[in-house]
Amino acid sequence: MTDLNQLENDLLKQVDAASDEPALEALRVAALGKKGSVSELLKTLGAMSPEERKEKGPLINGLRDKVQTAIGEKKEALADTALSARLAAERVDVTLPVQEGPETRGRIHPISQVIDEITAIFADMGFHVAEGPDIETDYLNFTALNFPVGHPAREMHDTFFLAPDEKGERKVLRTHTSPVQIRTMQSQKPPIRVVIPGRTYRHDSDQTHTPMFHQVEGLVIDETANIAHMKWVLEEFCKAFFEVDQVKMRFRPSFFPFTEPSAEVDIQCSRKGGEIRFGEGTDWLEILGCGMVHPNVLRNCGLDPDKVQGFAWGMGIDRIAMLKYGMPDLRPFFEADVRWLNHYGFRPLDIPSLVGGLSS
Ligand code: 2NM
Repeated sequence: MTDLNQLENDLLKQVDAASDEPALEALRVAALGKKGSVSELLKTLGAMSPEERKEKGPLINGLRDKVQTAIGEKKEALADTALSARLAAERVDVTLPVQEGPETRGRIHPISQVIDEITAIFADMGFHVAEGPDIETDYLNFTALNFPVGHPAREMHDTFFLAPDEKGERKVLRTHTSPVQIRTMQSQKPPIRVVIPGRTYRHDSDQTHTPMFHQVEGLVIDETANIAHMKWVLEEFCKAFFEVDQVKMRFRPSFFPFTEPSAEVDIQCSRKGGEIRFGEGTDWLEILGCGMVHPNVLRNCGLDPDKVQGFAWGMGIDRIAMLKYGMPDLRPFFEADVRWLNHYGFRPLDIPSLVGGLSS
């Protein structure tokens, strides 16, 4: 039986030496397959005499079992090794910093970010956001807002006029977002609480003015909205926007055709060392205009000033963005310089919210 022993030794050695599953499978076929070395031996049993078969049967069958078992065990061992190697190769160190991908490399323009901050604050107070077209009729931009025809205030707005259309109507680039308030009052029933961010246009260009700039205006109309409510809304806004616990505000009497009474609002600040800080100091900084909506404006929108009333305000976004984020010059806002955007822009996933912190 040295032949059988020899075969067994060879086969078991080969099984042991198999380096992967395909090699092991080839071995299995060579030994136990239809024409395999062990199978051929098994076939010889049929031609043997009963005595010989009685002697060699268990030996050959035993060989087959041993080889089968050895292959099975080796297969499991190979699978284990393969799994361990894969686990080691695919190991990730979750403590490493996140790699910057293209989707995180873009930057949000400071104006977009500040608009998102402002609308997040007012949305938290229950306001809706409304928008309207940049090109407006003279009626919605001026007349409905109680600018009498021929009134010098129309000239004061340095309006960009479009060429008259076939009906002789002369459209304008809106000089404020107030026409959207008119549209809102015409189409919705009080109570109304809206904020309107958007582009506005005036023929003005120097160190601190660009012909296109951004405004956000707000409007509250119901049966009882009064100046105390307006002061609360504006104070809460300023605290939230400048991210301070306290802010001192000063309401100075002013004039706008669309509000009566009207006020301009300053907030207290300090400018020590060239840096503006809010909630402290002895300087004042003008940040917005506001007032109670003029009865003529309500009437122009089909509302009865004896039944409903309300307040409105407006402010320039570009300037308060410069103040909040320490940007000294207005002009780069509109130059699309990638280096400037990289420095002053915001990461796409830094979405302002009151719960997550406005600018944290
Ligand atoms: C301002 C200041 C004060 C204002 C008024 C209205 C409307 F349509 F309700 F009459 N919209 N916006 C308003 C009031 C705007 O901007 C400096």
